[in-house]
Amino acid sequence: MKVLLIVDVQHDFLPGGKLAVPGGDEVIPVINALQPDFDLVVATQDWHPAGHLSFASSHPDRKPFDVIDLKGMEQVLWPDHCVQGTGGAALSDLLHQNRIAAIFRKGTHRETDSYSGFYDNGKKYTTGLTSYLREMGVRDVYVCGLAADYCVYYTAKDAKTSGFETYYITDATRFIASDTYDKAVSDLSDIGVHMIASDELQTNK
Ligand code: VGL
Ligand code: ZN
Repeated sequence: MKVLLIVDVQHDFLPGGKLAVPGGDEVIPVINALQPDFDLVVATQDWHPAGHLSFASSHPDRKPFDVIDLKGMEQVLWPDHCVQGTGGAALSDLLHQNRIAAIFRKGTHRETDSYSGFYDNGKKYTTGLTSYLREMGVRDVYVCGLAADYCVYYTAKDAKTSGFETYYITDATRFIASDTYDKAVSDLSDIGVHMIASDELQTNK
């Protein structure tokens, strides 16, 4: 069983959003076209309470994209984004959602960020996604969505580390910054995550 795992295709990460990923909207038609190739489609949703500690606004004298130490971990401070229940946190209207079987929300604990769809950055909380995928009989995880160098990267990394055969669909994601993207790609390649383009997918069916 293979799953298409769609990471954070939410208004705030799309052009016009609070933390817009350059070209982020371009992944949507690619992801929509991929969905029929999968028997299981699952999404993640960044879902922060107001005042989340990953927001620069929660730290006096800090501004977005500053890097601080948060409980012993490096934390990039972001503009307020994906606040629970806001329009910016909603999945894009352009994303086909009929076939999404489940949505896993993350970043819900005020004090810790969560890039991965599996665990928060400190690995203190699970979203339950590993157990869900195992119970669904998934062996292969195909990761796509936003952003390539943050949530898609960490989700692919945790998928691989959890024992799933993992594929990172290079043309179904966009990055926030090229230096973090380059690092993400080399790290994922090192641990054995497959980098593939969406047009190679048919052959893997
Ligand atoms: C993301 C930064 C902060 C992402 C989420 O979805 O890649 N990036 N929160
Ligand atoms: Zn976030």
